[in-house]
Amino acid sequence: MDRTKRKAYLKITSEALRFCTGYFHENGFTQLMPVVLSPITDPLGPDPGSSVIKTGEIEYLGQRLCLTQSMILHKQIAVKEGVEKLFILSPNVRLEHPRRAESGKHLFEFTQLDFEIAHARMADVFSLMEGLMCGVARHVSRECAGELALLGRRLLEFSAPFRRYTTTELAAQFGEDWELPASLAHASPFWAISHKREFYDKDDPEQPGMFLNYDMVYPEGFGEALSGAEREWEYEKIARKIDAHGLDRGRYAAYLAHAREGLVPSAGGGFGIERLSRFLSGAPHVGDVQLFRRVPGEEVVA
Ligand code: ASN
Repeated sequence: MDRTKRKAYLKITSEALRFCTGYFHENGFTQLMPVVLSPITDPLGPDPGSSVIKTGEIEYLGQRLCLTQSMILHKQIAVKEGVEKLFILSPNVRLEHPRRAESGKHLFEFTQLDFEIAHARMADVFSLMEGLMCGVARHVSRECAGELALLGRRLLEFSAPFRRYTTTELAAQFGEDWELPASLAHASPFWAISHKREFYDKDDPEQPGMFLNYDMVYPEGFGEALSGAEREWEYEKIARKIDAHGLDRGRYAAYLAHAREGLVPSAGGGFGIERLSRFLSGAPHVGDVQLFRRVPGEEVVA
């Protein structure tokens, strides 16, 4: 890639990071360090949207350790340990199927800004993240005007609140594969609520078959920005859902031990920094914003 273009992408990523970390600090969050190896990690499923072919693992001194797919389980443990509002810049390794290269938005190694808030509800996350998204777009428009012009990107203006739809409404309007057409049909980010997915996302106790979880979706075809949820926190429910999802309780022993002692209700989410940077800069592929590309199916050079 042309060096000036690459520098423009890197500057936009850097300013996005500066804004986002500042925003969480200003809102009273504690920044935690990431973990990369652990006996427990996010199973990333069952999720019809996931095409991870396997979980990365290493054997070290007789212990099997997974490469972090997301820090969700550690976030819940951190909240239980008394960190009420936290965020982490967390490297995630998701060994995606090579066909994902064509989506424009998948990487097999990326950085997620993951956050969690004790006793929060969905509405709290919506307003926090709408503030962040409007703020980061304004910040980058101002600080990176030259870079955006060089890349030919005109960032549309948008304001909170964002529109909210259930996944049922989106499927009725755009079909089962609603994400891309719905994203293309919008000029502003929006929320997609209630996805059937991982055990740690909370079932809606008032509406069976509905879930207290959400994705934020970028407009203009850039697709999923963020995913998150209110969390299951009761041991019995978590253990039952792990079984129902066909997962092995033994693989979650450390997490289940915390759940037995008592997790704290919380809500949170996470968003990929590279996807944010792609949206802001208008890059054709999310790999374009990485100095060291991690696109599924492409050989890793450095
Ligand atoms: N970060 C997400 C969450 O907080 C989980 C994920 O990345 N799969 O719900």
